[in-house]
Amino acid sequence: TSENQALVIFVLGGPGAGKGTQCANIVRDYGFKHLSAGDLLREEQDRKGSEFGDMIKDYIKEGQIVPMEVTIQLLENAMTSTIDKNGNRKFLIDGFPRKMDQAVAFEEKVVRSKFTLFFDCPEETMRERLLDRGKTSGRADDNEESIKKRFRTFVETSMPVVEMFEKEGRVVKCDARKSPEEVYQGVRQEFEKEGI
Ligand code: UP5
Ligand code: MG
Repeated sequence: TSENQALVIFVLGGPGAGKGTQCANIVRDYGFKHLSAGDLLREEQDRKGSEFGDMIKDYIKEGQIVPMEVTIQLLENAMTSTIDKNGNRKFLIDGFPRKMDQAVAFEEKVVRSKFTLFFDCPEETMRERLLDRGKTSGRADDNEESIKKRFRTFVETSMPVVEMFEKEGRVVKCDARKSPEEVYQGVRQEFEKEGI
């Protein structure tokens, strides 16, 4: 398939670490296409006639990881249509993979990532950001109850993926505690080191 010649960078970090915010900067300056797994799942949830809508809704509210077949299919479709539409083969895959099975399946069946950009942020900071965003975001999971569950899933299920990539020397870490501009400076420095 055409995706396997793509350049893929996974973007990971806890809920509210700033993945989406930094991806927007990277898209502007480096010409990547941004694919947020969470955004794709929310779109699918709202799509009329989707057989997965109710299931996705429950998983997101509970902070659980949607079965990988659904998410991988959405990502593959988005990659293929981007390549077909404008030939762009550089992708930031945001918020994925966040479970071991997804990581293995995607890298085996779709494409091996170049590295994972990891936004490191303390829980308290992420919590404040999410509660603040929750005042206006309308996201079903930006509330105390769901945030707790998202944090638990992040620690128990998603961090092992980051640790696996780290053992392979394929993680680039950025300190995500500072202002968005300062965090982005760190991203730029790391990209330079990686030859991006
Ligand atoms: N903000 C950002 N950076 C800041 C900074 N440096 N200083 C101060 N404020 C900052 O930012 C969050 C908020 O903080 C915003 O208000 C922003 O302005 C501010 P954002 O950039 O949106 O952070 P991000 O890390 O993208 O947070 P998000 O809430 O999107 O992270 P999640 O990982 O929780 O959400 P996602 O959409 O990826 O996933 C949602 C759910 O989908 C998951 O919980 C799961 O149920 C499901 N899912 C799957 O099942 N499978 C998948 O593969 C992916 C998702
Ligand atoms: Mg996001």
